Amino acid sequence: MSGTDMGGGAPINSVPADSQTMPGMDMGGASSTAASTPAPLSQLPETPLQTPTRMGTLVMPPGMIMTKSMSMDAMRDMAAVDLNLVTYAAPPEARGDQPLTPTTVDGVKVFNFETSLIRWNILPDVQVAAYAVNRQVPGPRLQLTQGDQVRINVKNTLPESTTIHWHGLIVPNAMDGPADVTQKPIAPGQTFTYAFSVNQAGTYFYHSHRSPDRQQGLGLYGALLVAPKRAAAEPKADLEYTLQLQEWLQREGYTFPAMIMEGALPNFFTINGKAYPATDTIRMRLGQRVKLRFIGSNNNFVHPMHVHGGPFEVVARDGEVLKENGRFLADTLNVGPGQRYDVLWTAQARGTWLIHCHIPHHTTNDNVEQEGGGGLTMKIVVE
Ligand SMILES: [Cu+2]
Repeated sequence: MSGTDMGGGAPINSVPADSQTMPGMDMGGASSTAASTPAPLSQLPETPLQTPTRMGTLVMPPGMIMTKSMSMDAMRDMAAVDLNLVTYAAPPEARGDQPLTPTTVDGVKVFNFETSLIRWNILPDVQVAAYAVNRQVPGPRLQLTQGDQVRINVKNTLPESTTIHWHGLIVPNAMDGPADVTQKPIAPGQTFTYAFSVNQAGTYFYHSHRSPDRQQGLGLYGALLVAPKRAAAEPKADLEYTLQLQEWLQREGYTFPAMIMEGALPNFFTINGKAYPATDTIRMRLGQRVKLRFIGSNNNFVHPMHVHGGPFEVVARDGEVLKENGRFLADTLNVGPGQRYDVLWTAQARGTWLIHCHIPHHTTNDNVEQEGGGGLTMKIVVE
């Protein structure tokens, strides 16, 4: 724009011109313009569109800061799932969190897990690559009773080693799962058997404890619900629903582990492996009570989970039933990574009520709302 004075009149401040410019850098006409005066639209550069980038054979997310000093291990940790290593594509309508039926051998409940890389639909038209147990996200649900003896055979068919941690359960140390701490990680193709008795009751979960920032963040977790030996010990409801939360980063068909760092921030969010409107709907009748079990299987954000239509009563935290005088009413509850809350909600009026995260970005799908929400949203329909 030669010959055009972009200054818009006299400079507002009196700082000498020298101190307003970076040596050797052309600061453009804006340097003499008050900061509050925007450049006209026609003067703005085109928005540069970013794409995933290539680091050797790895695909890195757009916007990630990468420097010479970074190790290849760090790069591998944050790279996209290698789609060539995916061994199974789940049908778009497949659901995770399916109860797993054990076989009973000499009084021990025996479960079989197989870990693998899969393709998984979080929406009918959005597919991610995921680390899965038994080809589902979340992994299968373990429904146990206090006092059960269990054996869980974990066959690892991932292209990398893994372990499983039984979050919140008191187990023999060698069964606890942290890779390179209490056990050698399970190598690809190998099977490791976890054996323990379950002496607690309540809402727990399992997850990978080998690079959990990547493996758990990409789907390797599942619910572990333990019924008390004495049924009366548990706050009762007419129906119940378990919500496992997760963040995802999917761009241009590549799935990266979501993390709170540059370039790795999530753009999709799921309850039980599905983003709204693909999430489940809870259907109940007026006056009925539902027990919602929130599981912090998410490993980045604290999600303030909110329920419309009246407060719920918080009756258990991290598997422990709260004493009567420790229970409280609330309508929004921060579900942080690793935490579990059981809450009771009574249907006080007919209609469609929402359960959703109260960070509004987490109720969008790649920043777009669909059917009034997205991501961490689901409906309760009261008839
Ligand atoms: Cu959230």
